[in-house]
Amino acid sequence: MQNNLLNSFGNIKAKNKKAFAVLLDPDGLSEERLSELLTMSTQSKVDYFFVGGSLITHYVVEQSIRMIKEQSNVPVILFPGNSLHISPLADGILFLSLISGRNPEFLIGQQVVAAPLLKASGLEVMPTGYLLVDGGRPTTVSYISNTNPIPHNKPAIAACTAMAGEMLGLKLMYLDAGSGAENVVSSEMVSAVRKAVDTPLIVGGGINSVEKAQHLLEAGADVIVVGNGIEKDISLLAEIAKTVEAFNIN
Ligand code: 1GP
Repeated sequence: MQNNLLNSFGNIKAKNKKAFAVLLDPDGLSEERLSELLTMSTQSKVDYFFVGGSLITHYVVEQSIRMIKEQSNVPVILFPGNSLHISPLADGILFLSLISGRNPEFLIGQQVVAAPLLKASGLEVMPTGYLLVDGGRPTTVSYISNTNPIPHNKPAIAACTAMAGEMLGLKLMYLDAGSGAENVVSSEMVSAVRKAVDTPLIVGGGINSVEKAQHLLEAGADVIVVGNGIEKDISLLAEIAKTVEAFNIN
């Protein structure tokens, strides 16, 4: 299996660059809105599309990926809520293990069910430690996964969790305050995790302003993920893309 996407994340970190991922949740997006977002993202520098969500209530994942592929060359990476959210039309998948939680179903159970399908799919599988962090309100992820998030003010717990994940062989870490979080992951936590592991670090949840994006990038996020913020205010896409680009020029 090729490791193009994983290598691209590794290069971003190795070269001290930053990347911007736009999260498209097929469940909450109309075709018109998706098309508008895709047009905007061809005018700005978007590095990845993450596609997924904790709960998908319509059969729209494949349809959404087809639309993305017709209108854009940006790689499409699945960000699945469970083993049902798999489509071979994407380029790769964040093969998540919810290592902040203590529910075996999301640590290894769903992954066992998904493994044979993934093997046959041709998708690039990226082993990813997923750390859910308290973002100030209950999230769909914590409800569905029946796990507690890491307390917002406990960077050491996040750092040790990521460290253990890296020792177990996970190749990416994703620190997530959850979709629509009131509070983004703290700069202290991002920086503690950054120091604790050598894997590329993805950070998301509640990023709805350039300032928040900037703080997380300064704290050590290699990739920032924005979903809700852009769905609410589409102009944020270009603004955040510019912020990420400014880091890369400097
Ligand atoms: C959620 O990290 C993602 O899992 C993105 O969150 O929708 O709040 O941007 P937002």
